Amino acid sequence: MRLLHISDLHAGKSLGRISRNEDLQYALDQVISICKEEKVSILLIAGDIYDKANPDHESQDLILDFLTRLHTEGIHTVIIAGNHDSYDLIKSYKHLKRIAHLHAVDRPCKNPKDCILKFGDLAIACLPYPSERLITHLHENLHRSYTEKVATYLKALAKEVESARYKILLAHLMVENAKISGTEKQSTVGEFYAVKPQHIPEDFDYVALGHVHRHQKIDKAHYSGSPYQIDFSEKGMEKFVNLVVLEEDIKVKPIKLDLKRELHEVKIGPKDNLYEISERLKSLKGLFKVVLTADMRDISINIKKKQIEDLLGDNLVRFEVQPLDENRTEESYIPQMLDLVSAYKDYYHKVLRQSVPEELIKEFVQILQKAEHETYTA
Ligand SMILES: [Mn+2]
Repeated sequence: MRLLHISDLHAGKSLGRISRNEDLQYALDQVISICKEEKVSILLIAGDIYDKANPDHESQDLILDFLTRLHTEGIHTVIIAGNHDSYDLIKSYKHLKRIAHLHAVDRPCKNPKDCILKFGDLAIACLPYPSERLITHLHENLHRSYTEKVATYLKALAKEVESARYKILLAHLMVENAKISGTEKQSTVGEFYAVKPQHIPEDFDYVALGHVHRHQKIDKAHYSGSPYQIDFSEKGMEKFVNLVVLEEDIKVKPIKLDLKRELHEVKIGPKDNLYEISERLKSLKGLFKVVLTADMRDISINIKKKQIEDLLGDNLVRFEVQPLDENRTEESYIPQMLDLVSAYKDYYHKVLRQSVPEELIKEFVQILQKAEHETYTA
């Protein structure tokens, strides 16, 4: 049997005003071609189908089109909810099983048996994102930690598939030591949520995970990663899907995806020649984040910004200005701000009839620095 493992589609994701659905569409078209070429019979989608709990209509249209195309190719699809998905929205997809080869598992099942799917001699144990609230509700021992509860649940799932010839775990969770890409929801990839690799039962032949957006393998656990670069922290990152061949022994073959638009972060220093940079930018395709390092008193900042905007047009997603020297001392700031500081001193004296304490001046300067920085990076 041949399977394909993908995850973290994040349909409806946008960068600034730019929707990433065309990048996703481009990836999903390749997924369908790969399924046909590699004679895949089951596609596993390990959660985060959508970017938001309430996805817009265009994103739902894109996903339903993809799922029905797979159905007409005779391919079965298994989807589980990720932390970005609404459990109830994924639940509504369960009805489609009656008319299409679609199997949706919306939330961890009270009885692990109900989260097992069987395809001949293959059993797939599904664990949609185990939210803390839900896993606490499922577990009678409230004093156990989150990861202990998940580990217990994984053990119970493994027991349910014991007798199957091939066993697969399909789950949306964080495994300890996984290298994140920086585009995952930060609160859900911390230590608290990290399940230890040894807590994943040995019995599974393949462990298909979603949640972490970087393609990688940790012991037996595989993250396929997202099928396109989600945000700028994934710049330069290659994207893959995993082909899983169940034969006498199990083979896993990562297949690289083409990207519709690469993400680029371009740094421009105060001494860089803007003409040369423009030439370099023209040779790149994709979406851009530009970070301009400049002396904040430099009046040409806005001219440079305009030039870059004109050159990149809608492909410029973010423009940031960084003060020239991040390490400069408070003292070096004071001369530029002297006027505001003395105005403050005057005001203080007028109202309170005494001079400003040194401590207060220091704090005032700090606020000025912060306000200045924020004005330019907003
Ligand atoms: Mn995700």
